[in-house]
Amino acid sequence: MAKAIKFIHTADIHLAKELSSNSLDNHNFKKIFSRAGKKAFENLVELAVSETVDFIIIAGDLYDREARSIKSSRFFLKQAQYLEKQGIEIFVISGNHDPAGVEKEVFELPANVHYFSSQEVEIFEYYKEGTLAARILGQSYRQKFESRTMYNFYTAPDQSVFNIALLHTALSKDNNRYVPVNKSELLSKKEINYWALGHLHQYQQINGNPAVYFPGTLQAHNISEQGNKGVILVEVDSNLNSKEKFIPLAPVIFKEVELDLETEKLNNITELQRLIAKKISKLEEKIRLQNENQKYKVEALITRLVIKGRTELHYYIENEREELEETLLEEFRSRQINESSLIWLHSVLFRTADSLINLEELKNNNPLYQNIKDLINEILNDQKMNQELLAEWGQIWQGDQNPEDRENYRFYADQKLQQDILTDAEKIIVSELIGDGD
Ligand SMILES: [Mn+2]
Repeated sequence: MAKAIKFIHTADIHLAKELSSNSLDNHNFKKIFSRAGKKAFENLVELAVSETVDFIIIAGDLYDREARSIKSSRFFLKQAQYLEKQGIEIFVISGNHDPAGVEKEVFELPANVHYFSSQEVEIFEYYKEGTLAARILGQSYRQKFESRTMYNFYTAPDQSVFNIALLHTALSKDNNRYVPVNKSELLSKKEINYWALGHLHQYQQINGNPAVYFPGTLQAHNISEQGNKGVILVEVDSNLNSKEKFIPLAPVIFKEVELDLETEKLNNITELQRLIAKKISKLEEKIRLQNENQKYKVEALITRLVIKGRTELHYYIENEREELEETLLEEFRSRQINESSLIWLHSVLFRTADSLINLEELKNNNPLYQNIKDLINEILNDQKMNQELLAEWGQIWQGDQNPEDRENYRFYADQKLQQDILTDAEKIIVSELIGDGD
């Protein structure tokens, strides 16, 4: 029988990297923003202590190359010293944002911090009450890009204890910049019980048993990193069975929120503003309720409002889109004088259509409409047509869901974005069809 252990898996902390939002000029939100990264880390430390974990593993990008500073290094030093007093170890690999061959630690770190070499795979043994209780395997990035297939050499001597492997990777066989590897190759390493991955900023369970996880970033930094961010708490029993739980810790959340105007009858922009205010205050209420039930509070929600559906106001949206967005943002923000406000309106996107179109009638009388629907579905679902469409849309599409793999001003065309664009196109075509009939 092995010793039961408990640990926290985190990655992509990017200490000191600033959060970005559209023209954030509200004093209160600015303060929350500037503290968010540190606060998330302090929450992580508090969780580690309150859960009495044995150790914390950090799967790369603890620091951010551009943002690394003496102050952020000192911050980590202080947290590590505190954890040492609590008897909690820290195991760290370097990722592409804090490569070992380029970065040096600014301070002398306490003995509970264990950095993995970038030269070769290392195995650290974790002892609990004098008995070997876990092995942690890992290798750091040497440079910004890492094409070495280091996981090949992640070989544990036996399966008598829980073997944890730390790897910073995009988990894509074709991606030579961030350790090319796929899921089945990881699973072929039979002695590994837990693959602690880092690099992708979205929480993902890749496999159940053996466990393969991305914890995601600890605190989101922009609107493309949506939803709750946190860490994975892992409990391993004496039979080496593990239980994983995602724990949200980030004080700032970015989120897209949809406002459907389809069933509303709006006469003017004032009525639209009222609707927005109602939607946002509902959302705010929801967060307050959540906060009452959880230890780690959400301090700010950065929202992108997506306004959709057929509406009488489409005329303004079509002709004065930018002015309308600016007006809605300014009006909403200027009302946020309340210090306790939780929501910051980041931007407004419009996906509306003209309300004059009687769609049902059109569907029944015009077979062309059904053809458009069929074509859109086909484009989305047929791999080859989908590729052709992306080629047709031009060179602005690139990479996977991780924004750092993309060049500036390029986008990742996920299914939802493609669906949105095609739905817009459908509305334009239908509008034109109707127009011709007048
Ligand atoms: Mn990374």
